[in-house]
Amino acid sequence: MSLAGKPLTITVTLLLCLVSLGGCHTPANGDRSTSEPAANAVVPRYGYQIVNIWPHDSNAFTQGLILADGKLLESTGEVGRSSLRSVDLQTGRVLKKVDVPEPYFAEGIALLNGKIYQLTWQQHVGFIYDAQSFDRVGQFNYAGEGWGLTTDGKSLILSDGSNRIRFIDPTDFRVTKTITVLDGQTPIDQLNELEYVQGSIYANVWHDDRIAIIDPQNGHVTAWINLAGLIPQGELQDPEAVLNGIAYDQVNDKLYVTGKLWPRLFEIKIKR
Ligand SMILES: [Ca+2]
Repeated sequence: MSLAGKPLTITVTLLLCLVSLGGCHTPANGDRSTSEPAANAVVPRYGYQIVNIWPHDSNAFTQGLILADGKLLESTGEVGRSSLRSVDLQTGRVLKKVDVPEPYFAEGIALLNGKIYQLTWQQHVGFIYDAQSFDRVGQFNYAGEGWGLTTDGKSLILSDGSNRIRFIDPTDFRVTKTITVLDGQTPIDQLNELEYVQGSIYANVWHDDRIAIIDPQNGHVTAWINLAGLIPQGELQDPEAVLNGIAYDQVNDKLYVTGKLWPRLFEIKIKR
């Protein structure tokens, strides 16, 4: 896929340079992340390779996923079934869990400075936990809905189902920046679970088999990872059992994905 896509990208870039007659400012590596996207810019489509398959709780309506200290942290949704849990990666066993009471529908989580921040879908409130004990140590408020959450180590980064992503200061919960996510000129909405990976935001798109790779500076989609076929459709009964959940192990450079109610969790490598 990457072999077929590369010449096309180069061809289109050359054509754009010739048409503009103003010279081309695209770096030699084709990285357009700091420039305005051309209307016809081709965003690369990546494939994947499965490295490992691990068990996952098929009752977990996954809304947030993180890997820290070799363990998964997972947030599960639905009213009455919402939770924050620590999960053993290789067995899928739940090591620790706190339930999130009704009427809350838990959503994305982020780990920052020893605290876990957890969104709720429509209640405009997020919960703060001590990352070791899972004791709840505070809460915060935000406007609109809460879907996905991640962090660049400084800000909380929040999606709300639209094509906007907000950057929130974790000390006072003010919005410091908002980016609008576009693939070329096309808004990409329904942005769901998030993960910050090596300077990019990876985003699930609700009911889509693709993960968008987003430039946090300007919201441009710089690539897509197509995960179609990752899990056999026969293993999923519920129409809401969609791809959702991205966790990055930055120590070992490993990428994990799963879905809501999926019986499996995958370590994958991106095929560029
Ligand atoms: Ca995540």
